[in-house]
Amino acid sequence: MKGLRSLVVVCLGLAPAWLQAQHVGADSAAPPSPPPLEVRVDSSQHELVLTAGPFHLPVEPAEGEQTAMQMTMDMASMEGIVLQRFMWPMECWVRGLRVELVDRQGHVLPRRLLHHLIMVNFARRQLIYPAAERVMGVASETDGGEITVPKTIGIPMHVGHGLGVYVMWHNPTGRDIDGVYWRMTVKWSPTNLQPRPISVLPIYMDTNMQEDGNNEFSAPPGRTTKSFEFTLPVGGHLLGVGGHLHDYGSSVRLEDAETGKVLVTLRARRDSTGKLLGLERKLFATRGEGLRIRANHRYRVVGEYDNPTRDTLPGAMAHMVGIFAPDDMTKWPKIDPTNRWYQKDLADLLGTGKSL
Ligand SMILES: [Cu+2]
Repeated sequence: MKGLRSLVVVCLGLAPAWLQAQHVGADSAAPPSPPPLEVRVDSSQHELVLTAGPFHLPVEPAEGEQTAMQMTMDMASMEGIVLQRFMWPMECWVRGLRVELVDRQGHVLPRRLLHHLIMVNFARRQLIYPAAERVMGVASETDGGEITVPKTIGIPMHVGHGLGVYVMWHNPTGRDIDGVYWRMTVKWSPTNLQPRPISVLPIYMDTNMQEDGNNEFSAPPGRTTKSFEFTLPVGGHLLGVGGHLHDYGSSVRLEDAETGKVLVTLRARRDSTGKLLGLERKLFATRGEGLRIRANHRYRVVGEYDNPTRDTLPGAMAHMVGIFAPDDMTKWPKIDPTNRWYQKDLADLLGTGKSL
């Protein structure tokens, strides 16, 4: 316990009002019950430590042994999200997180067992999509399993915000693994921090997001380009960007769709066979400056794959995520509970199926 002031705030089994208020269909199947989640606030270190487990990671068939049909079935079964819910415990700005995998004894396990881990905030929606805000996440290619922004920047979080964390595992080891825990350390800044941090919200820009929540595509041998155009209801500054690709992904970029100018490109680090080792992240500014993004102006996010094999890669993804400082926070779009996209996302997250 490091002798620090700490407090277990929330445990499993909580059914807070913010969830009961959401109507997700009376005839829905019961969601799988997640393993216990412990939430601990460390006020002296300004950290929130979440620990969940134990998880059982079933073996995945090795690449090459899978038929296209099996792959499709695996993808579908991976969509059975296990969401751990908790209530945000204090007023603060979030400025980063670090994720580790550990076993029952607390020994660190290889992070490649994690495809991705994402924290979702049910109290806000995304800027582009009507779905709930994804606050932050790490994927297997996230260097050090850690994302941090300078103290001058933060995502505003409030007491009572309904939060959740979900994980997609990836177990290519050839055997089942038992007793896996994820530990997420969220770094936060207190409300009395001076100078006051600039408030940013996450912006998620996917090259292939569909209303049903599916953003995967196939990457056949050679080059594949996926792109998506959008406008935003509020202008602001993009202060930093990261992204997500799978094996054979080569880059993801943001363009001004009206002028064709490339605003930022993130390149993948790959091994000699095209497997993904990492993806660049860029921080443009630690203050209010950064990449100017205009309201009602067309932008385009573009993902590139370069598959050197003779096989089509199923289930590819390409997206960019950024931290965005809106000119006017009040113009951030509000959650519309009647929106079908929003409802489908919520039902998927809560594991209540697709019957709406
Ligand atoms: Cu992915």
